[in-house]
Amino acid sequence: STELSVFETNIRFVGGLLAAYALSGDKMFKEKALSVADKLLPAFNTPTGIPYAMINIKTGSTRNWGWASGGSSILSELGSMHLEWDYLSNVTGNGVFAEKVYKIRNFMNEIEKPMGLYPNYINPKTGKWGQHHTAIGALGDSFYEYLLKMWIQSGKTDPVSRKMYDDAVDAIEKNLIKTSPGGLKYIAEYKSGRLEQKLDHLGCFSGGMFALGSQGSSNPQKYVQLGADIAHTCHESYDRSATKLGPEAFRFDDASEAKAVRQNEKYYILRPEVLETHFYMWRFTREQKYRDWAWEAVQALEKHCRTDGGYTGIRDVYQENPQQDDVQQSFFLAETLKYLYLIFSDDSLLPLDKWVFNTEAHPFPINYVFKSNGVPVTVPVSAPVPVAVQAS
Ligand code: DMJ
Repeated sequence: STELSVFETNIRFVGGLLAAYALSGDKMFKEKALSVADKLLPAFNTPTGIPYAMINIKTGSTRNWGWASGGSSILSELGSMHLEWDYLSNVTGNGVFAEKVYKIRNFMNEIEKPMGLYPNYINPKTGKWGQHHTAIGALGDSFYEYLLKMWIQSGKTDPVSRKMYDDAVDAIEKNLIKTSPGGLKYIAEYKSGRLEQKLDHLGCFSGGMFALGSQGSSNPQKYVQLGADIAHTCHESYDRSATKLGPEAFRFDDASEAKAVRQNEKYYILRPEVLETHFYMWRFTREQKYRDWAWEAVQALEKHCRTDGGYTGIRDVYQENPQQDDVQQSFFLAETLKYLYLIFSDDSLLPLDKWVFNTEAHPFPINYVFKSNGVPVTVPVSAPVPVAVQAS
């Protein structure tokens, strides 16, 4: 009778089960993914098709977070269902899941965007934006990631998601990308008419996204460079701390750059985003520095986060001997360690032209079936051929 987050349940459980199915071909995983996703369906019964954030899986009652502007749903949450649900429809032959995510995608495509930007809050009943707050970090992040990855998942054949991604990145470039006096590139946040000079650790994933999106863009070199610039800034946020691990958020104010200023932004909870970007940058550039930076992080994790029972977050990255928080987040295994492993593996392990990672780093096969222009499929055109991964 407990409430679940629709987004977290999808990216971690449905995504994990579907990736296990894709890698093993064991139907049990597909059936479990289906039964979990099925429980989330009532959250999508809204006039716009935009889901509520939470669902009580016993009663089916749904609601949004009390703190989210005017009863809104959250951009990153409503926008991080597509890879999983489209694939689920295709492997089960049940089109209802694809139908739901294409409805969201089409709604978000058609709605008017202030300055071309997507605010983080939208009301699922009225379809109106809540507070005009735009960020590539918390509350926005994986919405942008999934626009690009929908296109990749379609075997680069779906023009709608590619255009949505390109337009969103254009608006971000015009309005939010800044360079600090010290020469660090970052993506500021837009909050009700003003810019906040802050980048979340979460937003550091975008370096990898820009590099991944370079393929198929009008200017591949420019986007690999943008990826490199964000990777550099995010590495600086690690390098400028005593522990060599990065804070939850860092700012670019007169006094300091790429450093957390507020006490409640100084923690590190085993997050993967900086290593995720180093992984993509390594794959796209082969520059040794990305492996070196990843190795520095491994050593810091071993020094500050390893305990007898597992790995833990720390409360202040600027302390020589930081206090530990005694929590091992599940994304440490799903993402942080996976991206590290991949950085030091051969490219033939999960090659990027055959696999696309969901936002929890669960790999999905690419181009398993062609869907034209966002028209939902109701029957599977062909079952995917499960691929066994060869460890290098
Ligand atoms: C993960 O659950 C996912 O990457 C999500 O998109 C946001 N961040 C956490 C890990 O930091």
